[in-house]
Amino acid sequence: MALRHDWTKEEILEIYNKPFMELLYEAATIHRQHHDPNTVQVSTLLSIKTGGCPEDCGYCPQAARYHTDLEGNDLMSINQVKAQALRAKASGSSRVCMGAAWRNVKDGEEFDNVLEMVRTINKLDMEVCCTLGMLTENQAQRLAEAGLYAYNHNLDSSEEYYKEVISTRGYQDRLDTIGNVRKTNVTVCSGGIIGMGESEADRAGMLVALSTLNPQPESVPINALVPVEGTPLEEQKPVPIWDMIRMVATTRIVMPETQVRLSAGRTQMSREGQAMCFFAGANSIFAGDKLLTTPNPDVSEDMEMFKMLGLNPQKPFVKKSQPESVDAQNSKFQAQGEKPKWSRPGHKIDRNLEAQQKAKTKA
Ligand code: SAM
Ligand code: DTB
Ligand code: SF4
Repeated sequence: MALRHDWTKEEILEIYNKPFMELLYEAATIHRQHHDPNTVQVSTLLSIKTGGCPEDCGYCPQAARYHTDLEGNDLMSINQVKAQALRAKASGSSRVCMGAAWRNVKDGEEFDNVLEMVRTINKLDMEVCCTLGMLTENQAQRLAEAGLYAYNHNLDSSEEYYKEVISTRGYQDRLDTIGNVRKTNVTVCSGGIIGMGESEADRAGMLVALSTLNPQPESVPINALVPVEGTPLEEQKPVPIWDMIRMVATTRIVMPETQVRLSAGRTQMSREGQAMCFFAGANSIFAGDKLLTTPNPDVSEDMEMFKMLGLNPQKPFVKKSQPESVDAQNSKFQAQGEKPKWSRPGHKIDRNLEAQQKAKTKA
């Protein structure tokens, strides 16, 4: 089925508010038509330049103007980045995502070093993602030439609510950077945060903005706000897990091919809650005990969860964790002189047919 780029806020709100079981069933069905439901992509975040940011994003501990306990750092060395990337690879991660607390990228020595970091990680046979703030078309092109796989630049909320949270740049600035990345062969990673006091209509508005991009982002992170003391959003109540599941499911339905990332906020989620998010279509996480500056579950805990759920980490450079299509599998059986075994939707074996075949072999 062709992807839709004309979702309206009303349609998305209707999906978001469906009876829970209907929503889960619909999202899970779409998920397994487009992806392998047992594969989850694993990324590791690395804050290569921490704190001291001139922007005023109300959620962010790295904004210089808020008094948080954060210890800032200048740009990491290329060797430090390489060592961290090797650690991430050894722990099963297929992608390193380097974050810098910058408003925008400035040409010069620091950017040259970032380009070298991208080349270095690429040589380790890992995907590289960067999130460095606003980019010009030329800077996006230089990142592409260095071998960048993805660029993360979140819309964060609806256009209307964005203004309530950030005043130092506008929604259009964000869209322009995404547009500049799109002009290259770097994939786009863009999503947002829930739990900042926004309404359901704002959540739907953000999904309208993302799903009407053509092409849709290859990856959409859904973050639950991590309230940090000293930021304007420090008092926000934790996001109910039900909202997270609904948001993931709705994202999956309106962007069927996209990798939906269960991002910040997992330390507050039970395994059962995360399992429901995976069932609803999340197929990517950030692993490692730190996100950029805030805590995240231990890798060993996540691996235990994967084992319990029978999930496998995705290998690097797989465009999409897509199952062999039901039709392709059936033609294989037919070529071997057998009847089609699989039925739509999902991948259910026809038990009757299996029994008949066993009886035939016995006879
Ligand atoms: N400075 C760059 C920028 O803003 O694009 C890159 C780094 S910035 C920290 C990347 C993203 O992290 C933000 O767009 C936001 O979605 C997310 N983020 C930051 N602080 C967060 C928090 N406290 N809780 C959840 N997500 C957060
Ligand atoms: C995204 O959407 N979430 C990640 C990544 N993209 C860069 C960052 C989450 C940051 C959470 C707050 C922190 O650790 O500083
Ligand atoms: Fe700076 Fe990015 Fe944090 Fe905003 S989200 S304050 S731009 S580091």
